[in-house]
Amino acid sequence: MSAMYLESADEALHWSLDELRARQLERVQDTVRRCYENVAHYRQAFDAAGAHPDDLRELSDLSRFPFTDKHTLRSNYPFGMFAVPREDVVRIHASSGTTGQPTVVGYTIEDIDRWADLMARCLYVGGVRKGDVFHNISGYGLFTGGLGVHYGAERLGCSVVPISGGMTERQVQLIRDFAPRAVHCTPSYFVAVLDHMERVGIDPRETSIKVAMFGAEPWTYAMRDSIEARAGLKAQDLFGLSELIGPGVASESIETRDGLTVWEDHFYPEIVDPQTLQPVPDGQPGELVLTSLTKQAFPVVRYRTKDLTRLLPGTIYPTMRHMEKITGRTDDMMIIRGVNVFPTQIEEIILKEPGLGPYFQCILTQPGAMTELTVVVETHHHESDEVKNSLADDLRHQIKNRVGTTAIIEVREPGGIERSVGKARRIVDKRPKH
Ligand code: DLL
Repeated sequence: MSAMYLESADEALHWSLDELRARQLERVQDTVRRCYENVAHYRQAFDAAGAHPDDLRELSDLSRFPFTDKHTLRSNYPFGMFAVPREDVVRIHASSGTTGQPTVVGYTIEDIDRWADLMARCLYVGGVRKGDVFHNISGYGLFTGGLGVHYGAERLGCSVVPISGGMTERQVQLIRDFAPRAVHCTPSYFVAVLDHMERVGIDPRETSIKVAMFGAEPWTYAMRDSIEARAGLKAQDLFGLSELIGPGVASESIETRDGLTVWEDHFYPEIVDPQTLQPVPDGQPGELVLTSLTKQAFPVVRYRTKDLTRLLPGTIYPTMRHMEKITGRTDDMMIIRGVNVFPTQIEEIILKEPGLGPYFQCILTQPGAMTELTVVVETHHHESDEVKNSLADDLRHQIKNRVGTTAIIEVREPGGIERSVGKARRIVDKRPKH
């Protein structure tokens, strides 16, 4: 059996910057070479770009290699991107495929072991401790959030409750019975769990939960403040994507709570301008591009995440850079009368309006030539039409003042917006498809 995770024994956290860069270079060289030698797609793509693994002498040479994206994975469905024989793959995960063919990823036994260590690190840094009862609300199955976090919590030495998502009443019952100190969930579904607690007369602040790891979807500091105030816990951000490993690419510290540390011993981050695709310097916003450094079954070179963020200096572990909380995905950017709008901007404004939220959706329609945005939001309590109209007026003004665009506001009664068990659906696009 593998040893329990101990922060003091986690050497990479204590590497000097020179050591980190040296290891990254070695690992990037190894990854690029293994991709070239074992995956037909990479060999063709590197050859077409005139980039050979021997050309990679410094980390900056990585920018000569072509990007990988969801499309690449789909065209090599299901196992075409594996860099080891299929028999060495002990686990397969896949994206839901609601927007096309699913993307498939694989892990060797060593990959699973390393992922457990990495997730244990994320949970420890986020405030989870050995001996905690850990209530894992994330979906088990093809989604990486359930099993990925589960193995990490076991590695840390928690008593893991693999409840998975849904069955909200049962969630609340088991939280009462098993007294978890820590939970993992999408922030949007955790709000539904809190609602249910309140409905059955439980004050969420009185429960045993002290620490939460939230991720798998964009969420704002306003959402964090609102959940923390309601539930009396500390919530840290956890980021990842199945194409890179699943949860565990970056995570937030309970001590500093100032963005996410990118675990640079396993992933090499770049930020590129989403239009020109040229790398931008640290501190500038753009699209996150990641290269895996230690993965065997499914190594990835320069994967375009579509997630928008910036790289900042590290704080808790100074050699490892931070990434700012994700603003949104490039494909979640709504363009309303020429103004770029992300659901996170709307979330922040809604959560500052007493009486409204946190459930909301952005509905896009196109009655004429232009796209229109309708923000549908709920009141906390049943309200008269007069109160609802005045809340709608306030919200419309705030959106106009702070985002600079005009939105139609529809205020609904509590329960008027669909609840999701996993990732919230923030954008409903009802525009005609061309
Ligand atoms: O969502 C992995 C995960 C599970 C992360 C549990 C954290 C916790 P995918 O389903 O492949 O994997 O979706 C990945 O979700 O590219 C982001 O757009 C978004 N995402 C994930 N974590 C965060 C986060 C999992 N903390 C996609 N903040 C990513 C904002 C996030 N967006």
